[in-house]
Amino acid sequence: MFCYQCQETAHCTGCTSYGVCGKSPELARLQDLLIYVTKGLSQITTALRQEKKGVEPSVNHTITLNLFTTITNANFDNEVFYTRILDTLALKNNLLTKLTHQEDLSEAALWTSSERSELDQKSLTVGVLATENEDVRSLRELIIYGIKGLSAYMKHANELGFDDETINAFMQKGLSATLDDSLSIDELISLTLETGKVGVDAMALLDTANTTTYGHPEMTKVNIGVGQNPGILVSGHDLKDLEQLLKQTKGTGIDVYTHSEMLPAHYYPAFKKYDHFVGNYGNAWHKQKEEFESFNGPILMTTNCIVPPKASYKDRLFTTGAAGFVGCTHITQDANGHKDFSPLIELAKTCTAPTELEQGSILGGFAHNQVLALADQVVDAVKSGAIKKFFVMAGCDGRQASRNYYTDFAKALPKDTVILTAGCAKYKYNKLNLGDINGIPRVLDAGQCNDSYSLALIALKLKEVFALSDINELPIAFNIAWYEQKAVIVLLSLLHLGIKNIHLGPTLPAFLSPNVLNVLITHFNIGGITSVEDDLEMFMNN
Ligand code: SF4
Ligand code: SF3
Repeated sequence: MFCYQCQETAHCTGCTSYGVCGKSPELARLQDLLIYVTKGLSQITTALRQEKKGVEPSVNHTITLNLFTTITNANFDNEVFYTRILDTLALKNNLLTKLTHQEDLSEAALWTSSERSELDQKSLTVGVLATENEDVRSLRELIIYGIKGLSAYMKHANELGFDDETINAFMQKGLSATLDDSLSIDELISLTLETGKVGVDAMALLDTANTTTYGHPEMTKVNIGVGQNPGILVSGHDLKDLEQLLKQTKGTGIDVYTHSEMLPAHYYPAFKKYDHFVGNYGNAWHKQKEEFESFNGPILMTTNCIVPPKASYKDRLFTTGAAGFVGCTHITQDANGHKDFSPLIELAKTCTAPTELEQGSILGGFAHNQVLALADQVVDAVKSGAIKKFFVMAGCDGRQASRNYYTDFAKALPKDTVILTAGCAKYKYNKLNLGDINGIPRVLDAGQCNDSYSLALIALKLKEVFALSDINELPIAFNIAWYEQKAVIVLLSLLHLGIKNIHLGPTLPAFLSPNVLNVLITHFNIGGITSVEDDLEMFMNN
């Protein structure tokens, strides 16, 4: 196996014998094959569009789901991958019959089989290292990881009935381009930047989907203690799953809690009407072994990030959507989009209440609408010098001790600075009680990683208010933590918006070759992190 798609990749170069995340070599090669056949399918759909033949939404959704299942920590079930590969091959074969011009198709588009042994053989030959030139490989993977992140956001928007043919067409064109040996480095670089543009479009689409369906996030205090009733814990990013679960648990005596990236659900008006939606339990994804054990009740993983579960709670762990883990019950969706969560509800009735981890509350809900409602206050604070600088510290949390940098950095920030955050990175500092500046909290949490879109909108609004010609003239620094591929699309989106001097940690992506990294440094002045002291000095003086 060879995988280097996430920040925790072995030795900062690549997982070659077993994934640090728990991905086995078998799973790795099946994911490689799924990506390969999905690229082939995308080449066919791209050609069909060129022939003005159109592509069904169901085909787009297959591609989206295929990509999402391969995101780090989303799905650990080999059988799911065999099924998705075979279904994709069948779909590909069917669409091929509709395509007039097939002479330019690659092997990925034409290859097929229905024998597992042949799939196994093929899967050994189509991994990341099949691209020999390290710069081409680097750019291809950068594009693919960005599109994987995009796929997750599209899937959530699709669940709420929102879709966009232009975004789907780009995703497939981009995947197809990674099969094209004739593309130059410059062409791949411009495709990378275009991926960032479409990333902004996809986050905007999801923002519209979420706010149209559930209202605009508003300033909210979220309880981090526990109640007396048994509970169900919901993790991941899918708000539609949470909504269905809240409806089905109403009046049952079961409480519902959020974990990790589901915390921002509390900020939406539509979820506040549920009295049994009592709070957030625990921290970011990587703490789940301890926290799922002490939760005592069923846990629903709606997306990444799953840590291979301990036996002590494995029978209480359920998956749905793109998520999966062998041996855990997977909740499926019927043709009307309905999911039956009764297995979790019945199990919860037999469980004890969660063990208390902490008491108190955390404050969040500072997505664009809420922050723009406070715009006058914020602008006054900047003009008077009460706020000297904003620090965008969005992205991911992770298990490496080196990530304590972000806690120390938040603690060391001068008291006249404000952190703008989104994604599970926030758990490194959202319980530090960093206080406020003239009533403006010093940690403004916009929501999930996709709500980084809100942070970009806020920055653009400030640029407008202060009549600046360049977004980089704002008193905003970017110190971003990344882990998986959603952070890649967020990064590419920020680059598309023209933001420079982004610092990325705790380590730079292993999939950036020295030459590709140089391009990012030359054009965007991207950097890594060093020590809290040195970085603080560098950020405050820039
Ligand atoms: Fe390694 Fe990350 Fe790939 Fe898992 S997803 S195998 S940890 S690089
Ligand atoms: Fe976190 Fe996985 Fe990235 Fe959505 S839940 S930000 S790591």
